[in-house]
Amino acid sequence: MIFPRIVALGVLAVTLAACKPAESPPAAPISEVVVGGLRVSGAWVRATPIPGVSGAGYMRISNIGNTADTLLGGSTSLAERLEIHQMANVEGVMQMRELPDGVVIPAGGSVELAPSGTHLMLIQVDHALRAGETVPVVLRFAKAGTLKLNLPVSDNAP
Ligand SMILES: [Cu+2]
Repeated sequence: MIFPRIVALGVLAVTLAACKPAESPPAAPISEVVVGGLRVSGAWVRATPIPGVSGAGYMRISNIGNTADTLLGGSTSLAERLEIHQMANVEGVMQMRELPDGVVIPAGGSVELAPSGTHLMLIQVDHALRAGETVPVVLRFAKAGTLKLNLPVSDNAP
């Protein structure tokens, strides 16, 4: 079986959908994963004060392939649903809206999911997310397919 290239750099533990369930997670912490021409790095979820509120996830997705791909959506077992949101300044007031068509990652380009910008919204997390734990997230891409990530929870951008 061919494994996607995984680069061990930091604190993000990553498992790939392509791996057999019996695979044990990599021993070394991982901050970057490459799958289907996409490189995901620097992913994290902001800690939430209480259950029931919404959490936000951030990461950089780089497309090192020759064709554009699209982040269509995803899910997490720790929240009711996962949406792709965008912050926008509407007459001086920052507002969020869902991007139902997802986010295009152009060939050779990258998309930054970051505070004050596009982000993953974890609607109604089932418990308060505390720094140090991880959030299992499944991301769905039009071309690269499904990617499973364990996003570290942090109070601030790592
Ligand atoms: Cu949002």
